[in-house]
Amino acid sequence: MGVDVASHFVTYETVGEIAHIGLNRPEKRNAISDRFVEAIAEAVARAEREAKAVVLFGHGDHFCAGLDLAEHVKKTAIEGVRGSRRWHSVFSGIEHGTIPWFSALHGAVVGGGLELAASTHIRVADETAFFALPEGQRGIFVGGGGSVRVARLTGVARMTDMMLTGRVASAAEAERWNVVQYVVPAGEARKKAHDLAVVAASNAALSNYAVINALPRIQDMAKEDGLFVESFISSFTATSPEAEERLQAFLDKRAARLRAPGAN
Ligand code: 1HE
Repeated sequence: MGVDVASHFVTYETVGEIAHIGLNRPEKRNAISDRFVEAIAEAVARAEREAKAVVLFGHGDHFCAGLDLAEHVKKTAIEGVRGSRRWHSVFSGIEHGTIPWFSALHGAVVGGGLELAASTHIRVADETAFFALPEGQRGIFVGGGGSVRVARLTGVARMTDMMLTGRVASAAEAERWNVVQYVVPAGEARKKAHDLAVVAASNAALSNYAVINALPRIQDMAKEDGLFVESFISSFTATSPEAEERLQAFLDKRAARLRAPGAN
């Protein structure tokens, strides 16, 4: 395991082919300031160069308390817009990069913390995780992509409820609401996220790229346009040398067979 510190705000470790990126401002519950966003941006760029998949987690008792409210109090309208657009750019670098991201969630996953988690591809929550969008209570609005990403995950009605009434969802509710894909016992989210990342990292890189970039775009297309684009991506990936080798490996019985859950 290679360990070093990308910045005061973010830790970066390499575990095999997987980058583990840790939000590291536990004394402020990993609240994200302007400099913190830049530290995340640096870690995203480094992982894109070095890793095949990423595990994103929070140091301390919480994943992330969202926007640094102390810093936000003093902003002008145009500074707020610039800040929001910077979050969009950095989080889009996660969502539409070249490698899959797995977030390991515990404690508070709120406001901008939920927006950050929503930009990752797979969310694993432990039983301590709770989810909220308290922007309405703070007199503000989501600004880190939540109105697009969280609404697409769980639907506008649930997100409206979270924002209007301050409803706080448990990990089990978040799974039912499609906010997270996995729930595990307390303290096990990072390990589960790592195990899933290792599996994904063994896929063809081009398939992973197609999954994370094409699926959300096709969801936003008209049905016929989506089917048209799918055919081209399907053909493009299938004609790569790596696909040929993997298909042949299956036919030669060198590749593992699928098994039903629980079967040996
Ligand atoms: C913070 C922040 C923050 C904590 N900005 N400083 N997010 C929120 O509205 C969530 C606000 N935070 C909380 O509700 C709670 O802090 C937690 C549930 C996350 C954690 O509770 P707890 O009891 O463990 O910690 P605490 O005592 O409330 O906070 C510890 C310290 O962190 C304290 O500072 P201290 O100097 O008094 O020790 C808090 O002030 C500080 N802290 N959260 C700044 N968010 C791009 S748009 C996105 C818009 C949003 O994200 S809005 C939602 C913001």
